[in-house]
Amino acid sequence: MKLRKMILPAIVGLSLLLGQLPASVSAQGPTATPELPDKTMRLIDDVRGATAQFRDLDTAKKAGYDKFLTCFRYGDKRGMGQHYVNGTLAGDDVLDPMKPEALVYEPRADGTMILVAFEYLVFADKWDPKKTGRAAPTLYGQPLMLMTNIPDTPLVWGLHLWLWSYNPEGLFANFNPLVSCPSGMPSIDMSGM
Ligand SMILES: [Cu+2]
Repeated sequence: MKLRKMILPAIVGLSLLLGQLPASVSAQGPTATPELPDKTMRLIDDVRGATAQFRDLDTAKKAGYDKFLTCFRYGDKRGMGQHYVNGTLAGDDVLDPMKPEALVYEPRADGTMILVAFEYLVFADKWDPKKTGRAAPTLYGQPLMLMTNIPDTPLVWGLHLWLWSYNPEGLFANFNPLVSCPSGMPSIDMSGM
C-alpha cells in the first residue's frame, strides 16, 4: 500500500511530462485518497447537498440523465455500476462540480438502483491541451484520466467521485470493491479491455 502510494504520483507525474499518455480504465486508478484541503472538503459537502435529489432515479431521468450501456465492473472483485449520462453536459467543454456529466448507480438484485458515485466527463476533442492551449483538466485538485477503453465512446477525460458510497480504494478511484453488478444481469467487464 505504501509503495503504491509512492509510485502512483510518480506515474501520474511522468505521464504528465510525457504529454498525457492515454490510460485505460484500470483497477489501478488514483487509489488512496490524498489529504484534501478544507476548501475541497467543503466543496464536496456542497455538491452532496445539491445533488441529493439524484438518489431518486426518476428525478435524474427527468433532469436528462439517460442509461448508458450496462453495469461496469472490473473482474468479479470490483464494481463501478450503471452509468446514467446527461448528453448535454457530456457534450460541452465545461467541468462543473455541481453538474456531473454522469451519475453512477449500483443495481441491486431486486431492481432498485442505489446512487453511489458521479463521473465527471469531457471529451478529448473538446478539451485537447495541445489544440486549446488549456492545461489538462482537473477537478477537486485531481487530474482527470484520459480513457481509451470505454465501449462505444471516443477518447474522454474522466474522474469518479464516490460521494454517495464509501470506497476503500479512495474517493476518486475508478472502481469500488464494495460495489458489484448483480450476477445474472448484463454487465461489462473492463478487466479484459
Ligand atoms: Cu464510471
